[in-house]
Amino acid sequence: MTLGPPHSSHGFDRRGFLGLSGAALICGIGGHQVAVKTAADVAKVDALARRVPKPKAVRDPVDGLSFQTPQPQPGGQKREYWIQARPAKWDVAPTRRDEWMNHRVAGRTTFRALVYQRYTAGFADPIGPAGMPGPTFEGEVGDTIVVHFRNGDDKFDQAHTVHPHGVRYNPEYDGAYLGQFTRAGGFVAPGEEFTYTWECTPDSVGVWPYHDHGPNHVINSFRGLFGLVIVRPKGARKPDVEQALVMHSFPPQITGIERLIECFNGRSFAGNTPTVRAKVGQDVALYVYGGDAAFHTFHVHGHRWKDASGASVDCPTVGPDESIIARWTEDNPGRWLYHCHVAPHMTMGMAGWYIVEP
Ligand SMILES: [Cu+2]
Repeated sequence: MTLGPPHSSHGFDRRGFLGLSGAALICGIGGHQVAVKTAADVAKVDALARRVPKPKAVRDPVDGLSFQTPQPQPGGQKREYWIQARPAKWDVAPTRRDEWMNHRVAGRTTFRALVYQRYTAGFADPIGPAGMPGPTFEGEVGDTIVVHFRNGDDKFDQAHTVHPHGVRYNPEYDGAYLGQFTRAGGFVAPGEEFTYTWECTPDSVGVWPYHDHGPNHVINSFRGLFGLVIVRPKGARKPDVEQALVMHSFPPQITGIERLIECFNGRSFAGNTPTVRAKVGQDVALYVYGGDAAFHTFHVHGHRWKDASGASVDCPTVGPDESIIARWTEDNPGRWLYHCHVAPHMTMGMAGWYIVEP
């Protein structure tokens, strides 16, 4: 990929995909391998994904093992969620402005995405507008997180799943398509449901991604099927301000929009991306993860925090599906930027406001 001016259509090499330099993404799907260079190639992958049969064969003894559904530890709770994967018309820049550089965002900003939408118990009613990331699953050590998942994808019409990081699960609840070795939770066909149960163990403490891991998971995670899992120590106090910030992008092959769209939480450019607000003295936690195939660096103006080793940082690297927590006690009022410091990502929309009141 050549690094042209941010809004030059010549600056993006259309042979590339997902930020891979000059290379096409190769998708293995339904017994075929497809080099994804264009939107037509994505449509071909979608057509193949619709025809992937529901797996049923058990091959090796390990695939025939049966597993118990885990229960909460004594004193722990069962934390239940109902979520549905569904198509959504998605606008990456509803204000049509970049408030940072004070200019209009040119061209089309909408496309057909996939989202995880939260529902009340039994899928009775949707809760709030669907977003990116999807609903955050929260638990404490000793709890189980139980996710009732329905595939409501009547647009792309293919199998989806929910695959978590960080928590403990047995193969029944991996939520991963494994070809002929797939278990029920790794292939939830349109209109079907599956309930996942995951354990919050002491080594689960932290912030983690979850995402689609069905037969066409790379494309469909890029369309918006991702979210966060937060596990806290038992009885831990919640920060005063918490904000999930997913660093990711929508390539032209998926949106049909000429330029690469760089995002926090499915939105592009300050004023569209989340505006995070805090007050001096508050305990602030930003939960950041890399949701695409690129390496990002997460920078917040005017602030430093400790990484896992205890070192002070203000611009750590966040790789694909890597997660970090940026947490501090606020002491610096004013208007600040947060952004990816990889220049083409930043100039193409991966930036937002952090506003601190005295
Ligand atoms: Cu970046």
